[in-house]
Amino acid sequence: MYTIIEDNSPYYIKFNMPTVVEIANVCKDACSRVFKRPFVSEQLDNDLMSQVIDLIPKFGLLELSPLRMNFFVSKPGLYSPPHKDGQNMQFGINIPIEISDELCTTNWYTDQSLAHCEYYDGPDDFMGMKRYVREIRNYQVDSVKATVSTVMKPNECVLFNVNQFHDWDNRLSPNRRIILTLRPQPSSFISFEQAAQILFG
Ligand SMILES: O=C(O)CCC(=O)C(=O)O
Ligand SMILES: [Fe+2]
Repeated sequence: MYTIIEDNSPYYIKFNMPTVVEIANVCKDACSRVFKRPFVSEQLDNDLMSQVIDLIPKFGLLELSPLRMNFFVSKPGLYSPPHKDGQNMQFGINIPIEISDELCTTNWYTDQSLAHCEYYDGPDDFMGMKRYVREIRNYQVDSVKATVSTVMKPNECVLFNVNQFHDWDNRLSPNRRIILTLRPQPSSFISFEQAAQILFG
């Protein structure tokens, strides 16, 4: 049902999901307006949330969180520095919603390659919301070579290792890029490899 396009474990696995076009379609209206900030992370409303969950039969098995289904809207020119997601999050699923070119790269880095950088691990205030971050601060863009890079394409989903440092780079693009990010419940212990097993095993 889910078929692998490209396996670059332990960083990412690109795959086909039969409902990907339908998911992008049901999300279109929610994304049709102009987003002013350079980067917006926006939760789906309840109605859209349940429509999308119905289109992802393994949502429950993967212990994904209905409360952590967010659109990531990146403006043209955005660069977002290396980080890991959450406090101890192991995997995510990213689904293309609006990708208009092949100019936005997603990159992964080893811990070692960033060891000389300033690192912050702890609570952070993001637009009034408390959240836990693991991020490189004062990063000098382009100063470290990525270990693995990829470009998300329309209709291709990504099983994403969010526990490895990663960044994304829309600097060269004249287009905004919107992806839907699904993340496990905070109580989940499912690893990247186990998520792959659930999806493709
Ligand atoms: O936009 C991307 O390709 C990656 C964004 C990101 O950091 C994530 O999905 O955790
Ligand atoms: Fe991330």
